[in-house]
Amino acid sequence: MQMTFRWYGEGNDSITLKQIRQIPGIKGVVWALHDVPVGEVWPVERIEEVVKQAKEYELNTEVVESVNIHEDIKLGLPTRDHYIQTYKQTLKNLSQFGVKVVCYNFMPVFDWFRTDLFKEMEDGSTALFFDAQKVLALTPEQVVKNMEENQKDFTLPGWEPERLTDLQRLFDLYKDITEVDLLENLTYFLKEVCPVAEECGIKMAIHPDDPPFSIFGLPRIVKNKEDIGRLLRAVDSPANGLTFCSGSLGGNLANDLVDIVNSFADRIAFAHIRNVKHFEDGSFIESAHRVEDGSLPITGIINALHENGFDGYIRPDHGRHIWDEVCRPGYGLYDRALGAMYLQGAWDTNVLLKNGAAPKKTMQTV
Ligand code: CS2
Ligand code: MN
Repeated sequence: MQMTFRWYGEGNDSITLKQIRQIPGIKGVVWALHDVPVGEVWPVERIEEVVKQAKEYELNTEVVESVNIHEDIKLGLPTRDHYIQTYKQTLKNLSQFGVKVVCYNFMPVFDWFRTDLFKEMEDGSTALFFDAQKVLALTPEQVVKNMEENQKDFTLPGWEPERLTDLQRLFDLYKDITEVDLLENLTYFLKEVCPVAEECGIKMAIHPDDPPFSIFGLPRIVKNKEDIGRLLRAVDSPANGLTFCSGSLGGNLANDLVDIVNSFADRIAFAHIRNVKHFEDGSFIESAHRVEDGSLPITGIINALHENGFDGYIRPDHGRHIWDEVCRPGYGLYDRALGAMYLQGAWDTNVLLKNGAAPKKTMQTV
């Protein structure tokens, strides 16, 4: 596996490449051109700029998260063909710079969804929280407003502002779209894009829905093992891959995460690992990565990835906000760095158990 770390770019992130470089084991940054409007081609010069910046710190740029999908593609509108063409061009441009994995999601209207971005935990740290009862009681507009007010210095990570300016119109458009329609639209998109991705040496890696169930009546099609199997079978190309996100799939405790890893190991191009702690009323909070701190079998997942010979990219996912850090919700430096170390510790233990404890004596010339 290759450990990576998400970075929002120069001037757009509270964290510097120098800091990322100093976290042991990090090989690359997971990046995106967050200011290019969804549906537009990512310009070669802009891609080159990020690649150069990362290279200065010996960090690779092989994983992009995300090239977002225009709503017209998800909705299956006639205009989708134009946006599929621009998507293909972006893949070609990225491939010129050695990009190997493109993470994306197919969630209607919203990307990830929480009710509180800075919910205080027992130890005084804060974390992202999903209050299941609140979501049932509020309108999407009220919850989005609440999230935006909660947010301090940055835009919401991963969300395109365009999606939120016109919520009501989008909701109306999705009224008649069933899960079957949405899967058909995803299949149409993948059938077009996968041959180009294959030529470019890129794996498309779909991110699961977060949370992994329908909210506000919107259809969702990447919620569980059955959904994932269905979409991987729909387009049988090595370029049709998966981002295994433990925290997203783990939003529903009925999902057996170790089984999902074992079932789709050869299609997992990218892994996001984090823990969540569940409450009886269906709510959950994003806890520290350690297995004892939440409800998910984090070490079991790492064992399963190791047993299956996982050689893809991995990153700690959202972290808590600790040590008074001011940062994007879920994307501070400290807790994610702790997460990266925990995950690497679990991985190295697997290596040790498999290979035995060979004495390691390496020395470098001064
Ligand atoms: C989420 C998403 O995994 C995450 O960090 O916050 O924003 C994710 O990046 C997208 O859904 C992937 O397309
Ligand atoms: Mn994720």
